[in-house]
Amino acid sequence: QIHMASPEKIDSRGALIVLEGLDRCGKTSQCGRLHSYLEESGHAVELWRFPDRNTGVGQMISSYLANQSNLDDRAIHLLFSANRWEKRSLMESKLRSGTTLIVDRYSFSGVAFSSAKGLDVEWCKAPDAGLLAPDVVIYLDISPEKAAERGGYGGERYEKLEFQKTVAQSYKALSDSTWKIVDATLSIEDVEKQLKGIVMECVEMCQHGKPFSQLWR
Ligand code: Z5A
Repeated sequence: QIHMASPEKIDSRGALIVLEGLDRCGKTSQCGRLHSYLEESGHAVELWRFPDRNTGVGQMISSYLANQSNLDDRAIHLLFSANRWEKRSLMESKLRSGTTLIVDRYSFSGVAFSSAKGLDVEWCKAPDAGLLAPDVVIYLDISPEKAAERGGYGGERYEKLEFQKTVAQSYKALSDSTWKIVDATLSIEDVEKQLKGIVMECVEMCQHGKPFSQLWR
């Protein structure tokens, strides 16, 4: 009798999908559309965003962004990172239970915005090393000038054209060949169509047991 080695069991899981981009690039609109689309097609899905302003750490971040408090650049960077770490185990259990997470901003925002202030990129990455790596990063690509035309900026700390130009450069330096770069100047519907294709492919790979990996390890 021949005994075949049984292949390692691979579990189906939800996908970790991250949208990144400059302020006003359309992330929030597209995250909402993707969430509805997946839900309507019968997938377990949740919409997350960072910063998560509902936690204690998130409230400190929120008051900093609203210019109601001042913090050292490194201190606020570490708070943004802590805000992701405090959600890490919930994130993993959701994904393991089959729920796909559509996430509006993640560690790449952390590095892009802090390094745009002049902090060293490797220093910025270090506290996020070991968080779950996204299964796909979708970058909604728009020039800072075009983004600023969209209803103008609000009053938050980073919503200024000159700073957004530097952030755009930081994102470029950070992106790699695995990122899906989508032209965010197309109509909302055309952007949505492209995103659905990218997302469905990723969801299927995770249903087939794509292994987890860690960020920057
Ligand atoms: N930050 C950080 O420093 N470190 C970190 O670790 C993290 C974040 C996680 C949080 O902002 C700030 O924190 C952010 C980065 C920093 N600062 N900035 N800048 P937030 O998450 O609260 O806000 P935001 O991410 O910048 O989102 P937003 O202003 O809501 O923009 P959006 O989500 O990208 O866009 P939108 O609301 O979907 O759309 C903006 C407008 O454009 C709206 O009127 C739409 O109807 C319109 N729109 C959208 N798509 C289109 C298209 N395709 N055509 C035409 N018009 C469109």
